[in-house]
Amino acid sequence: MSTTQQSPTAAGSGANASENFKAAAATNDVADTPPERVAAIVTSVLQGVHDAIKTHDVSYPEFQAAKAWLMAVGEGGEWPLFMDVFVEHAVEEQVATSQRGTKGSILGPYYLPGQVRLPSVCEFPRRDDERGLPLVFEGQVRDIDGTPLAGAEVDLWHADADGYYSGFAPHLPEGNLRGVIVTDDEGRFQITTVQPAPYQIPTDGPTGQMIEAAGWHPWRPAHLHLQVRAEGHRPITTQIYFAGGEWLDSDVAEATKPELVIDPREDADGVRRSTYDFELEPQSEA
Ligand code: MBD
Ligand code: FE
Repeated sequence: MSTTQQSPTAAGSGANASENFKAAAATNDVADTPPERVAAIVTSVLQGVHDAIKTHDVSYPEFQAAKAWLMAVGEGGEWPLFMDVFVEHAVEEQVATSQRGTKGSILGPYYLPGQVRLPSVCEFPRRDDERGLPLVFEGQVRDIDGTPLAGAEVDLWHADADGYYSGFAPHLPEGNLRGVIVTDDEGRFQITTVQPAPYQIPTDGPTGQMIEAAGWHPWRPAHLHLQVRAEGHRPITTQIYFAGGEWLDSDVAEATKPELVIDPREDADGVRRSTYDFELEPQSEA
């Protein structure tokens, strides 16, 4: 795989995330939502905005600055980023109240469907000179009753050692650090990859500017993204974090959970290994 240097920009990754989201969003059909529900939700959201204006005695210049900022978020293609960083965790927590099995976490803006299918024991697609500590991530996919799930799909994507995702940074080859691992007869998988770095929200776009203006930090702890799927089972979207990692206790996206933290052991060859099993509940009949 070749590498040409071109530095990633907020607008570049934002445009890609927006295009990708629009392609996927066709499946999110909510056209049959009754008007009472639409009115109730929109009223609550607007009430929150009105309350903030009152509470903080918001001025006209502040109101107009907010409008300009909202326009910049749209023009920079940062709505997928903003929504997934600041809102998605609340939706995920709400949905999780009806979910059994392995804990879920947010999808985020950088999922890409249709990645290469890989055998149960595999080398994750990466550049010949991919930097980062070697990491072996292995485990088993089971039903919540303990039955191993053969042929399950472990759809994995993660950032590189600089915190960038392929498909959203022009210098990275397509499909880098992305793939769908298919479990063996015992539901097992073993992936050899590299340790990702923490992710920083781009500071050159409106989301980063808002974070800076508020005096917050723009970091997510290092993480693996996964979607685990098996026939007849409810798919689970989740993330895996690393014990002792920076920003683990102050994730800007508030998407960490103690159950999702692994602590890889380093073997004699300097390879970090970790086992994590996934449990999927049967698909509901509804
Ligand atoms: C990420 O890598 C991520 O996982 C989320 C949720 C938001 C922004 C960047
Ligand atoms: Fe991520």
